[in-house]
Amino acid sequence: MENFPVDAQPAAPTAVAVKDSNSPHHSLPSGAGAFDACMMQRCLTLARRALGQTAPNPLVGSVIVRNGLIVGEGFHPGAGQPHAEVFALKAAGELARGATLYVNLEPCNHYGRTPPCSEAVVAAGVARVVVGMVDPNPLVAGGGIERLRKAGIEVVVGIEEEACRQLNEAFVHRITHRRPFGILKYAMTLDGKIGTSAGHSAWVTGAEARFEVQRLRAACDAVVVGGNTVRCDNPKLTCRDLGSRNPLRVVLSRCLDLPGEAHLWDTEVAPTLVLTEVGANPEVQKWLANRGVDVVELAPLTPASAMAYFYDRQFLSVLWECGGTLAAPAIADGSVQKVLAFIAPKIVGGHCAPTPVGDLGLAAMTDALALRGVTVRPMGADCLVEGYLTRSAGST
Ligand code: AOF
Ligand code: ZN
Repeated sequence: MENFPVDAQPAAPTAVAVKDSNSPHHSLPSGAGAFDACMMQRCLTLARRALGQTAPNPLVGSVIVRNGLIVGEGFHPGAGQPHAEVFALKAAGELARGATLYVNLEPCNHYGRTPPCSEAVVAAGVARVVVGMVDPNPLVAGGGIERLRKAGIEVVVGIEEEACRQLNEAFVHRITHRRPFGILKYAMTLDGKIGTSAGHSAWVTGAEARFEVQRLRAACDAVVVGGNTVRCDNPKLTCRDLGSRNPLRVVLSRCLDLPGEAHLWDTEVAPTLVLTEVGANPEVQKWLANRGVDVVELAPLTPASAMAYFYDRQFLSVLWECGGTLAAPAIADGSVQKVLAFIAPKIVGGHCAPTPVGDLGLAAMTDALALRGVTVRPMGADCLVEGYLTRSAGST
């Protein structure tokens, strides 16, 4: 398993010729603007090394360039550890003086778990700072940029901004809405079924799509199902083929009518939490606790109250991998911001075969929840449709 102690940072000082940048998205374009864009993409590549490890903090990478050479790099490994710029400055040492520092999120300007990066950048004598996006954290929100400018540092803001926003979409949502970012994922046949009428569902999609789901889990802090999914599918909900850290596995169950044996009760593999109603079957609660499963009672138990609980646990992103019965209220009460639908080109039919989203109480097709920012991409024999919900079913 990979973890990110300080020694996982790029070697220092790197002094890498810039044309060796390993960004997967950009070959080296020409011109100063294009060079800045290329370096910002490098920041994003570095930041991604800590994907799934930083909650509640953002993914941040930083690069220091002097005379066209990278002289220092770093990324933020996780909450409580130094920020990306601090690692990059440390790697660059004296070479940071007069250099350009790139960072995908505005340097912070506050004393949080760590001291302000703006002060460290000023003290290192950096001449120019290129920022991907302003930090939406109200404790920062432009203050870092202002502090740098006041010190006479040239600051450029908004380079590769869209890519920067996308990488930190969960952080931006969390800090603005005080809730984790909710992602609903499902796999369905071309005729919109997530299983047969008999309830069989292994597998709807092929190996590539299922591997992508494991990557998605590794990037999230929790993965949620309902009791019905545990009873019918007995899922593992791990990232087993990636060898990476597993998210917290969560079961929402009102009645605690759960099977005695289930992969989710094997807490040696990954932690499991059952969220239930206050006072629900104390014997089952005790039995689960004896197996190492955490049980927490919420009043009331709803997707929204679960998200409020996850917020208090500092989570950034929560993956809803539930069936239609739970997906519908999760959408309706605003617990889902993004939808990932894996579609297999096969037809299974069946009037009673389950579908990905239960009743939303919408009578007219004109009331359908339209997604924005939709992308479609092939994935092996299947395809993945991704998009963002703009409103929940109950809102106008
Ligand atoms: C940066 N670079 O690498 C990170 C930043 O509690 P702290 O001290 O870790 O501060 C967390 C806040 O700092 C976080 O919410 C975000 O606003 C900023 N995170 N800033 O310049 C970094 N991780
Ligand atoms: Zn900072």
